[in-house]
Amino acid sequence: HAADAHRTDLMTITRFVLNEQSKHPESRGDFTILLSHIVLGCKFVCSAVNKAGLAKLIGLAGETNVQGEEQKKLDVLSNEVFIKALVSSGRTCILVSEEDEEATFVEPSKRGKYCVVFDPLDGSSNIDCGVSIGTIFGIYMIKDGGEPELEDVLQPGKNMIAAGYCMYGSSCTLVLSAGRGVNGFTLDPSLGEFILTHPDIKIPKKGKIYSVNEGNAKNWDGPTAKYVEKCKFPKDGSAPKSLRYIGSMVADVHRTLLYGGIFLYPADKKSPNGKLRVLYEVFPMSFLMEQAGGQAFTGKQRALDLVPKKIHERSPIFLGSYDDVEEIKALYAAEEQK
Ligand code: P6P
Repeated sequence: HAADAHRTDLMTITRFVLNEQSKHPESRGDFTILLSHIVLGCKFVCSAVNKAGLAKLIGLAGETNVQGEEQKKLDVLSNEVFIKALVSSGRTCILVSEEDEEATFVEPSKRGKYCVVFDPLDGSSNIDCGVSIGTIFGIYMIKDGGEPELEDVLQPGKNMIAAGYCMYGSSCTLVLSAGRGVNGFTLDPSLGEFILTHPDIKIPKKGKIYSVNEGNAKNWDGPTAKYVEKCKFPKDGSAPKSLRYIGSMVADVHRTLLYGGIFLYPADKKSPNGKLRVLYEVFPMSFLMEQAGGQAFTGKQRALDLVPKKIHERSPIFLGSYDDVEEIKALYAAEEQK
């Protein structure tokens, strides 16, 4: 009856996190409560994203909806939902969102010990054509018990206690790590619950796919250009890698995590720090990659060792299968030697 047990013994994300928490007797369940509010935000966004297409079809988006209200852009709406859910959890003290220029300091009566950095709807420009998009988040503990200050969210990524993303695609999949491996959960809309579907995700040590916007090739630096050339015209007689680039970070990273390979958003002459944001794109995805046995490199250092100076700072990023990232690290090291 193992199959039956599996079917009736539902491992929801809440139960999974409670199990994890039971390994920390001192924990008062704050993380579980915080996570349940993040999960609530993801469920809302999933529902809104799935309706977005329809809303556009029947002319709701952009102008006014049937109630005559101005239809909010989905990324603005998602941001409001996550800010409200996180503040109402009573477990956060500082929030950094891709949508907000300034950090949000939670009012004292609602403060907790966690700082959350997030992109509420990354890749939202892809909604109209139905490409998967996602929410990306990272969680820090406030540095010390004092007044929350900006330095509490300018910590290196290695200080994150948890990170994850929720991908809104053919299914709604939430991938999470709290520092002890990576687990994937899929939303069962009939239950409104995220169920454990990808236990203990490990990224293949080496992959056959490279993922980069080849349209920027003209502006790449030497090591990146050499690496991509190697992917396309391998000298050691091995097969060329396949190129898969969706242009939505959550989708490209999710495929890399499950299938292996390397995702690159390099620096180029136009953008010396690349395009992706350190706090809520580079750090969470790098955290997950390391937890899944892969690695993440900025072109100069281990991505999680970076210490951000500004909350919307960017960094080049090379992340994915351990061996693939090693290759590009060697090319940058050789460049350093020149
Ligand atoms: P490009 C989406 O706009 C995004 O922020 C990431 O999700 C994605 O990886 C990247 O930009 C794509 O950028 O320059 O290749 O279109």
